[in-house]
Amino acid sequence: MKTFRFAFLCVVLLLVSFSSPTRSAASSDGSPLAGDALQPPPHQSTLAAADDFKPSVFQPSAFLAGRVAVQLLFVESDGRVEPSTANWTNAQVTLATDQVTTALEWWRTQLPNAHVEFDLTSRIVRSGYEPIEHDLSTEGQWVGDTFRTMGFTAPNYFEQAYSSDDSLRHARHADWATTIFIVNSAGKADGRFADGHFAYAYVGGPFLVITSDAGPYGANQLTPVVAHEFGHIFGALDQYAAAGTACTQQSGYLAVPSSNSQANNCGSRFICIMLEPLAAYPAGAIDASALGQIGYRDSDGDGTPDPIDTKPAADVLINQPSEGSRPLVKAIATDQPFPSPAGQSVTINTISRIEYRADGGQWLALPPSDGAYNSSTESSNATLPLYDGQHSLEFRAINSIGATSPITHASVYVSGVGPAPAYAVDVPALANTSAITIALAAPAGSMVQISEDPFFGATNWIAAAPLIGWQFDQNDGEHTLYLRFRDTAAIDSPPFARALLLDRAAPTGRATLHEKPSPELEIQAHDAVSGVDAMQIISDGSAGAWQPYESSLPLTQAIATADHIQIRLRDTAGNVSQPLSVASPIYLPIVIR
Ligand SMILES: [Ca+2]
Ligand SMILES: [Ca+2]
Ligand SMILES: [Ca+2]
Ligand SMILES: [Ca+2]
Ligand SMILES: [Zn+2]
Repeated sequence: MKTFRFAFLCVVLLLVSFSSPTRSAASSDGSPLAGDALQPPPHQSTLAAADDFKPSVFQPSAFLAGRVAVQLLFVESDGRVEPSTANWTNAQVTLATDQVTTALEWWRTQLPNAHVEFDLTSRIVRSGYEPIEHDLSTEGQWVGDTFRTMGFTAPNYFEQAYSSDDSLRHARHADWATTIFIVNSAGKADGRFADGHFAYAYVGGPFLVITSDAGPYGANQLTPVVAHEFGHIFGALDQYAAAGTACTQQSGYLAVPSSNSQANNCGSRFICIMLEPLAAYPAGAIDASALGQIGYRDSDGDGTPDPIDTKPAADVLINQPSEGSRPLVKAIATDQPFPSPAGQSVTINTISRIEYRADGGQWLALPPSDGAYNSSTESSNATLPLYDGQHSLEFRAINSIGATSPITHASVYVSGVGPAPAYAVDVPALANTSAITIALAAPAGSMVQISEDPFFGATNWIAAAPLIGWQFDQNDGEHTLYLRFRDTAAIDSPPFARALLLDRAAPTGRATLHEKPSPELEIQAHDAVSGVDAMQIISDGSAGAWQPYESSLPLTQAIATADHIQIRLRDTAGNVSQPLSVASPIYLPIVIR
């Protein structure tokens, strides 16, 4: 085993602090580094009660799932404070960026159920310092200076890093964010910082650092090293013996013990990126304990990892309306985090909608108070469009993984509004043009709104005629049209939701004549939206009858002896393809024996 295998430094940040962290001495001879953990004092203000369970600024990378913004910072010394001894070349930047991209893709591939999506941005940022000339103990100078260049001016470089990550997270619409510093080690024969370090990360974020040569690994071997360090960023601990990680030491959002640590004979030696990156990287190996530490554990086996296996809860307040008025509802839904034994429980799932239904009818979404269902807490203040009578109501919330809250039941009595008018809506279920006709029934003088927006934003009221044209301006596929009526007394109906499949594209395909094993016409056809329904054979310009689509057709004498055979394909929505000429892989004419 090569001695440099465990040589990269993995700094364990146990507690977040804005005070200066204390550090133990670090080795510079490439031997394993024990006791190199930061030991910062605990800081005070991060556990303030959050009522929406969003990750805080101090949780840049709590578990690896969802959308992750990663910024790659190439620090460029500009000589302002210290002499510049290295300057980035395009080739260096490209080489490192490509390898980081590959390392991130490696993680994404290992976590198929975590819906991981990386958003990598890369930039060169100036610093007055020359980072490679520094020890870990003075990293704050160049890290802080780099963040200042980027506009983050907090007095402490960790605070700058958290602030930068949080800003990146918001700018890139991500669930998490982290920073990877690449430090130019081109001028150093050993590819290391002054004190021997060449790669390290803070467990749980906010950043990791790697030299452009990754010390003994070399500039072409960044990928496995970045993959290892990236594991730390999301909570995984070292497993190699020299790290001294106790078997019982818990880490990550799920507080999973380090059961594959080699330090204390924990009993297993699974190949793992946190143990031996060079071997584990090509094998795609991450052991269950490291997976658990980054949050990839599925306790109930339903295919959704624990931290994103969440459910919403809904609180509903409904008033009993006075005579002549309708009930008002105030509903608040909050996605409930998978509890973290380690600290602040958070969720990255959002509330997709709060719904109600009256008297066992159709579920209808309530309008979101802030205009969009897009965060882990949403509310609605709405008038329920009910007519006279006793109504039993049900409310529920649904989150972004499709999980539903328990149903809240309520009952209201409405009087003095009037009976429900006789409204009816007929929308075709399938259409092959963007212009469709909707049939309506409504008492004279009624108005109607028609929209693909369930909340009718900016939708005009028009007179409710028996037939009304509607024009789709969007893509083929499934659409839902929403309609609601307003009577002559300005009382609105509940929305009517109608599903429609829009398919404006004809099938595609090709047809081939085969002589063997028996003479036949093979028809390959595809239609993405409504499906291939029928086909028609055209022999020497003479079109046959439409017949049900089949993938093969025995040859008739008429087809086999025709000079020019074509087929047309039709989908369920009625779209007809152009005639497709039949090709023969053998020769023409085929003789029917
Ligand atoms: Ca420079
Ligand atoms: Ca699960
Ligand atoms: Ca919202
Ligand atoms: Ca089609
Ligand atoms: Zn490590």
